[in-house]
Amino acid sequence: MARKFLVGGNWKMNGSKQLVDTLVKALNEGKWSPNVECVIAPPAPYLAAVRAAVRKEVGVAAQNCWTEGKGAFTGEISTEMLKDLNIDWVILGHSERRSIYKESDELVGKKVAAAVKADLKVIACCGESEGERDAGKTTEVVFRQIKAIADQLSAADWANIVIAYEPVWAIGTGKVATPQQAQEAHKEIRGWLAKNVSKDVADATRILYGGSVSAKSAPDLQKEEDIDGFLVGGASLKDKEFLEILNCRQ
Ligand code: G2H
Repeated sequence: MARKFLVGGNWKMNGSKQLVDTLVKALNEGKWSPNVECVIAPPAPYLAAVRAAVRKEVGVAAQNCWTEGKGAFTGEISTEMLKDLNIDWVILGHSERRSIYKESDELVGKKVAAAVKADLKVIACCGESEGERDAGKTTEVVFRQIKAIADQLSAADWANIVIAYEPVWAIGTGKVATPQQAQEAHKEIRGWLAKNVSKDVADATRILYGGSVSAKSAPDLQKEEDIDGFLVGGASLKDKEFLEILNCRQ
């Protein structure tokens, strides 16, 4: 079965009521192929407003969640709360969570398992730093991050997982991986899934590329066989450019 192309917009800690209005209006009025799925991830305070305002075909994602349904976890967001707000998706393991908030591979794995158990779909991120790439450790790092997630999941759970490969050196830097670099990493990830989970899961799981994706770089990146979409940061805050990226695929 063909993997449906997915374009995610990770707003990170950006936005305001005004920006929500602008971006939601652009998506509600904008057009793109029915073969392209769109998911946007506004900051937590805007989730409910975005879900209520944006058209229903657009998925809405949280940028993080905790492992428990409720309790004494000051400042955290529970999977139950996301479901209560009709939020369908959550981004987990983003490199900013891993590096700034010291989220370990194990914690990311537990969060992914909790989210899937709560019936959320997950964009699970992985990616190597520049030093790790230079040291020839790209696959070692990425496989370790994915294994920590796979260890927590059954084969059936993978129907709700999308992987985002986001090399840290390309995030917010304007330094995009070349289509060949991204394709090579995506192919390795799919190979790891085939070997360690199953061939069916490897064939069906979407692998997004993230890291300074723009309207300029998207058309060439989307041509690669194992690139099934994008997780877009900075350019997802620009209404016209995000629509252009959604339209890079027909
Ligand atoms: C990577 C990406 C979105 P940007 O973090 O997840 O952000 O496109 O700004 O590099």
